[in-house]
Amino acid sequence: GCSTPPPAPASSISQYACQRRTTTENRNRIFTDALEVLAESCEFNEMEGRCLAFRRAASVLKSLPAAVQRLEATRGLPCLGEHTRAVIEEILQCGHSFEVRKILSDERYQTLKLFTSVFGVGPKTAEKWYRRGLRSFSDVLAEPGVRLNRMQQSGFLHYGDISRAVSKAEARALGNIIDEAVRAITPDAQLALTGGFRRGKEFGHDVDFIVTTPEQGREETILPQIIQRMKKQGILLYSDYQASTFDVSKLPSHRFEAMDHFAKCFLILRLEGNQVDAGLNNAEGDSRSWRAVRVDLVAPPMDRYAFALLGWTGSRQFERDLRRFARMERQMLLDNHALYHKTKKEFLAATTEKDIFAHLGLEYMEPWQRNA
Ligand code: DGT
Ligand code: MG
Repeated sequence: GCSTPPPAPASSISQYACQRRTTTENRNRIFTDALEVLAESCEFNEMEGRCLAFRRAASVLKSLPAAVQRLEATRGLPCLGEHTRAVIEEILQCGHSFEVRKILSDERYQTLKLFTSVFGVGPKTAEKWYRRGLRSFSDVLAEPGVRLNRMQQSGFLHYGDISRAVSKAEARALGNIIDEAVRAITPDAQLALTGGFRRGKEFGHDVDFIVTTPEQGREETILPQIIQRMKKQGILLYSDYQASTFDVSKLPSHRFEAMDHFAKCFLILRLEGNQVDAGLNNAEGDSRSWRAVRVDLVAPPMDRYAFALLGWTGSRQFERDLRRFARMERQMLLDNHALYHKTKKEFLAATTEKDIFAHLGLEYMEPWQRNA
């Protein structure tokens, strides 16, 4: 219409997510959902470059203060290529993208999406199962040639619960349980909520926490103790503990690391219904008083706390762009352990996230502004 306000000056929007404030309120979901389907389809087909391009475009649209109503409004926006523009135009004209509809009805996409929704099943395993001709969970479970690891077995066992979103109230209830455990073991330990819930999300696929201790080295033993305690309480449904492989003398690491080296554990916990104010009844007549929830705990040494907190708060796109910004614009290397100045050949210490943003010459972004 004629009353559409003029678009924000495009030149003011950075190509880096760490220079854009992105809240959970996404006014362009109709476009970003479509772009995320395209990104995921590329990921399934090992087209990483195109995948990243779609994710970057979606991230830019998420940061806009208003819905895109005309294609002209996207002119000058960073990271929006020909393909993305065509998708936006199609959605503006028809309400949906034919290419996205085609992907969504594609058997291979549907099957890989289904298989990767199981805890412990990544794209590689999903692809392997698909190539064997498996198309459903019952196909997988009936196939003699498929050996499920412990994680995948738990993934199938608790599938209904852990594929259902975790609410903020449930995250809070888990926070109380873990806080109680931590305090009983080491009263001076610090526990912090991280991941999507720290960014203010209403729902999440899991709940992420960081725990650390003032006493250097103590953080390495705290996770096994927390796990033991939960086991005794009867709330531990699954636990995969990974001891620390962190080694200061091996910093900085030059290759891209999907995982950091801190002690961590991937858990499935039993959350009782009376521990949250919301009712927990699930599908048809299942009136169990509890549900299974995925929880991640990471335990960095105190002097790495700020880097770990920044790295685990996300979003994934925000993290990618922080690292890319550090490398491309500042000749620095950032990961979950440290920040290294390549030309000065020195590490930059930080005790808070604000210190890290300051070292990078970035304006500080609150966690709720990192939903890129
Ligand atoms: P969701 O899906 O609602 O749980 O959303 P998030 O943003 O909490 O996503 P999540 O839990 O997968 O990851 C939170 C952040 O932590 C994300 O920025 C990436 C990071 N992260 C998660 N797992 C790992 C890991 O194993 N290693 C490293 N280095 N980072 C991880
Ligand atoms: Mg999470």
